[in-house]
Amino acid sequence: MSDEIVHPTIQDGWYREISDMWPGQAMTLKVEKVLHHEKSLYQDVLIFKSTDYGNVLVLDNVVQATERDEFSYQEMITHLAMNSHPNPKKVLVIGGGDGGVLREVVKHDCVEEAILCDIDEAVIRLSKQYLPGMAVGFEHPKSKTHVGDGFKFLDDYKNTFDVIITDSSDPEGPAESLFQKPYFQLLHDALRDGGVITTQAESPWLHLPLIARLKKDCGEVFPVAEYAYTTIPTYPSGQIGFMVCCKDATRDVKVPLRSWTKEEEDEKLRYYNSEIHKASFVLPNFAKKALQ
Ligand code: SPM
Repeated sequence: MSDEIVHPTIQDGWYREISDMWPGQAMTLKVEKVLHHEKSLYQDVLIFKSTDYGNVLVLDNVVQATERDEFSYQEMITHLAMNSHPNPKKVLVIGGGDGGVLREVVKHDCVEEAILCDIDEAVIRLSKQYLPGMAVGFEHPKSKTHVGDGFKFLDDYKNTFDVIITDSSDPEGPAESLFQKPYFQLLHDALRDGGVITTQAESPWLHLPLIARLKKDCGEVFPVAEYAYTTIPTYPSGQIGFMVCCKDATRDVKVPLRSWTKEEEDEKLRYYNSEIHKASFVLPNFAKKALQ
């Protein structure tokens, strides 16, 4: 009998991402080998080796990260927030159980403590095993890990963090509450004065009404609430966005307050730079109109 792992998203050697969240289209990746599949307490967790994108983490049938293109998302969601703060010392990551965002946070020498809170220990455990280039973030001496519900975790903290990054999956499943106004209020209250957040905020090609609602809700909680996006081939539509919000009404998050030298950027980063920070807030007309 074959010990090959089967999964409903994989047929004829191809992973197919079919979902009502992006009707009528489906991203596909060629599978070399299925490495692991389990139902965790919260979600379906699949890891496979693809022929051209390295190892791939899939939660509830949606790609979260591939070794080939993850740096675009992880660098942008992290450094848009970190470089919009003058001196971030205490940083919280909600979600992000693969460790990639944590890896980016600790590239900033000013950080004294970086805490990650993810609800699903399986994602952390399996990322350490199969996605070591991302999970390296867990090994840094400034990193701490907490397994638990981010919503509940935040409720215990007021006026504590300089930057909070919400690296969530999509709003169907365990991450649903992380796209709601009460969550943004918790984020606001957990920040110190001048604090900054970024949250995963979906693609303009697929989710404009959702993004418009996120921008409105964030704008009612934070004096500054802007939408930026990055390119990434393995998320549906090839793009994904972020809400970038600040507690300080005078802050322009579209322009980095801090930057690395060109040499440091070359050494530390594969996607983010000061120019792309500014450019990521420039929206095409259809999105600009919907978000006005
Ligand atoms: N650290 C990487 C975790 C990724 N979190 C975001 C995943 C989003 C996947 N869905 C993209 C859908 C695009 N509309």
